[in-house]
Amino acid sequence: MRTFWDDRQRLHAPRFEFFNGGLHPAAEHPGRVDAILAAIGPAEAPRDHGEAPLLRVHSRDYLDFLKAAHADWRAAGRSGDAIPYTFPIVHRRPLDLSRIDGRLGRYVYDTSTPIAEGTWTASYWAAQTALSGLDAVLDGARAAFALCRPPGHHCGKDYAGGYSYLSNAAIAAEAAVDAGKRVAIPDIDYHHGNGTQDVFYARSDVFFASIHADPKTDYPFYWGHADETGEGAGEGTTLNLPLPRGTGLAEFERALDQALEGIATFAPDLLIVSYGADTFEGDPISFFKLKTSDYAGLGRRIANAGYPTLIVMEGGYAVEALGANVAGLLSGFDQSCGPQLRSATDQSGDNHG
Ligand code: SP5
Ligand code: ZN
Repeated sequence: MRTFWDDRQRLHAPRFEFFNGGLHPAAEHPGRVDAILAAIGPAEAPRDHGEAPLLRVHSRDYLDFLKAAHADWRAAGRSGDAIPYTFPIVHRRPLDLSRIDGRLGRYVYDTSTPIAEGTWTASYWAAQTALSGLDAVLDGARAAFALCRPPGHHCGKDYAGGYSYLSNAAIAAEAAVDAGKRVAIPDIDYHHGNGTQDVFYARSDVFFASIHADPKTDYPFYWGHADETGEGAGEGTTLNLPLPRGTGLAEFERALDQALEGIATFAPDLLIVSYGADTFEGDPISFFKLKTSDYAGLGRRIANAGYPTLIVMEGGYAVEALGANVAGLLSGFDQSCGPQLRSATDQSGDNHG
């Protein structure tokens, strides 16, 4: 499978995140990609598509904030990475704040998403990696893998959160829509993809289906509940399938089949899969029970749905198993029986294999 990755994505190297009242080593660090590249082999460099496709998803003021935040933090005499600590929960209103401390709380919704010196550059290239993977699929590849890092599915139009700064999957989805495609985004990260959902919540041309830990017990808590189904023209194009802690392969596969049924009804032209390997039993911040040997079957199931597919990397923090978990899903996809593609008009829904 064609794989895309840019070395500049390493430049986001936060040392700590603030969580549960203290500083912890950052779970989302560059060592994750070393593990993945060691397992899957060399990758192609992305093409630079510029900022225009980022602006299809994110606001100008948010991108300007993200570019400048670390320098602003240092200019204010601070050390380390920029982490917010005051949030506009009460009497929210648009304020044009000059102090970086206030701007951080306005644009970053949690304390686990530090802005380091290389965060903008790394995020920019992660988005370009997603866009280049999409190009490969639009050019006729059966599938492509975008090794995006930092991840993207928790951030939205004008906010960062959940280790996410630019919404890689959403940026690729908008580019696919611009190319005339109807897009479905199955999100199989352990955590609900609240940022991606938010971007497309009122949209009828992009279907979002997420399988994740029940937000009653797990991050991001406030989004991803089963009653969130879209709004306005987008009513019915969001599908949330929360699962309890302790979920293993059988229940996860049932949910994946349900997500793929919803997607088949929507009849997309292509899939953009948000793939997090934090569903692994050994993940240090998550509580599902998938084994390394389970991921190939998930890849096969997704391939058998029969759509041209871009796979975008999201989470996964058990570094010692991460390479095998990612290589497993990709090789399962590649080895699936179905080279033939389902067309947008074929809604027979049969699942060969
Ligand atoms: C993309 C993705 O998987 N984001 C997950 C964000 C989860 N953030 C909240 C959990 C913070 C737990 N941090 C514990 C640090 C211990 N090293
Ligand atoms: Zn996750």
